[in-house]
Amino acid sequence: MSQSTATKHVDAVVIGAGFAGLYMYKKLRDDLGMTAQVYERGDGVGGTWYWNRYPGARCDSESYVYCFSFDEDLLQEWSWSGKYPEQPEILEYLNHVADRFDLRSGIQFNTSVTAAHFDDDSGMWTVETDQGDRVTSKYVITAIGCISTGQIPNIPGLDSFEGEWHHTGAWPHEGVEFEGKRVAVIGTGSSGVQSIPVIARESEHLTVFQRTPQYTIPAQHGTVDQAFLKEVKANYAEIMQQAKTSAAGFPYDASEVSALEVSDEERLKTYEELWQKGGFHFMLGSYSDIALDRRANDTASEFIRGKIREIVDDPETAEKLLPRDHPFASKRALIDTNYFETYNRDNVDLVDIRHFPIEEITSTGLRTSDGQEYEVDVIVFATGYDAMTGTFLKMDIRGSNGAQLRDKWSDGPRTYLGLAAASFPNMFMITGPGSPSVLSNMPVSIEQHVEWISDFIEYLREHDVDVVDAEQQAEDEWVDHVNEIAEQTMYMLADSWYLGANIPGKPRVFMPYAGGVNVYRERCNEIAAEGYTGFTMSESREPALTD
Ligand code: NA7
Repeated sequence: MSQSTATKHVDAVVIGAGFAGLYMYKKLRDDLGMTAQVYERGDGVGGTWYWNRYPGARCDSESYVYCFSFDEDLLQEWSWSGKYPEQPEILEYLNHVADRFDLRSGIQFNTSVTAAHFDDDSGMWTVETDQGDRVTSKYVITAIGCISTGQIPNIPGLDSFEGEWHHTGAWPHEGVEFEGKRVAVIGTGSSGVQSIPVIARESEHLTVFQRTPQYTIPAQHGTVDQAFLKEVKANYAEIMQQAKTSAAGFPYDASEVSALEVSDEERLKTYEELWQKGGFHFMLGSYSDIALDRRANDTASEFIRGKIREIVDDPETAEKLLPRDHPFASKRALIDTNYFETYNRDNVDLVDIRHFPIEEITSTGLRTSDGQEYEVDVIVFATGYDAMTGTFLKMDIRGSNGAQLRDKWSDGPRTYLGLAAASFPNMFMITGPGSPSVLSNMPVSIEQHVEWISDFIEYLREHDVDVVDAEQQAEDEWVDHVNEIAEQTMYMLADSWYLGANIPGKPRVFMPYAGGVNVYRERCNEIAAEGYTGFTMSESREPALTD
């Protein structure tokens, strides 16, 4: 950390201006009357939706529930056009929120936080940015997103490639011209599965490099049904309340029926109906045990494999696309539009890089380990993220007595509720590791965290607490609980980014909380009602700075 003196003091620094940062800032400023500085890496608001501008980028939550619920007027005045919100529309929505609540004045754009150090004597953080800012604050609140540090695999030769290449999460704002071009897409996660059908239509030729075949469910996307939207608006508060008390943050209850209790005919009928309904309904609405019981899961996995065989004309290509090495929904469930159909196009080829990995990127394309060369003009890396911890660990975060977050998390993230970490006083994380976060409809989880943190800060103020820290024991117990729940699920059976398995050398630890948004919310509420058990609270050793 530089030695220059701080130029500014605020009550709170908020890192990031996506859904989480915008609402956090609003809460701090409007409800708590605090001063806050938001730092944002991009030159606009939106977070994930600012960066992910690749063709086909869309949210897998239906639009009417992929939004803030804190303001009834906002709910009523905003009308989504897509059944699933597309990236430009979500970005427009977040810009609308920023303008409507006059949030931009609190945000410094084009600025990344590089370091945050806590001083035990003053009970203050000093935060530094890549723009030379140095600011002290009582609180640091991370609103950095769970999937915000992109991963480009370390394949030799990328520097020598003479064409264009892009990562889906850092897509050029002016777009990429695919017409007449030969394109390679590496990766078949959400970003690959969404972009591949669009790039196939726009380009001369597309080669997809697939490491792991995926289960993906059709979105059955379309425009919003206006009659449905009218009904939603008439009952919005109730719908949002239902989402908040559900397991995954959606306003419908998950099935309570076991896949093993019903006849084969009935099961197939249910799967077929939900396939036609589309999206997460297939996973959440079918059977209660497909995420928990391998035999139950096999019925869903086999149904999807059957669909792939049915959709894909060429049996050899279909065979390559069949996911067999992991159960359905053990990796992030994917939602697509015309994904498998795309492989019936004459201008699309599929290359299996599980068995023949890409060995080198040459000046003109890619070479796989079986000696095949693929000449391309554009390479799209849909290769994912150093999820949940990557963005934290890029910053030099030091807590009490100089404790480094990088050291603390060297064997995987450790938090209390995904909201706080022992020895990092007065630091809160919005949807941090150990919270439901990526296993839920994100705005629902974000709102819950922002509101819980705000209430806690208010409580601390009322009780004259300067310094609050998670207790080590509470954190240890929470981490054990997160692991115990994960062990009961299918999630442990895949090499997924939930487990850090996509990043070479990253500890294999299941990072989100799989116990459900409803259960988690109740636990957080109980903790608050008990006077915030699991936290130590103290006055600082020196009088705290005031504005
Ligand atoms: P994902 O879901 O992490 O997908 C990344 C894809 O890239 C996946 O198919 C990976 O294969 C593949 N990949 C990653 N590294 C490599 C290397 N080194 N070589 C070849 N292939 C590789 O990222 P997305 O951006 O699609 O989605 C991120 C989240 O955004 C998503 O889950 C939603 O929450 C929204 P693998 O499966 O690891 O074998």
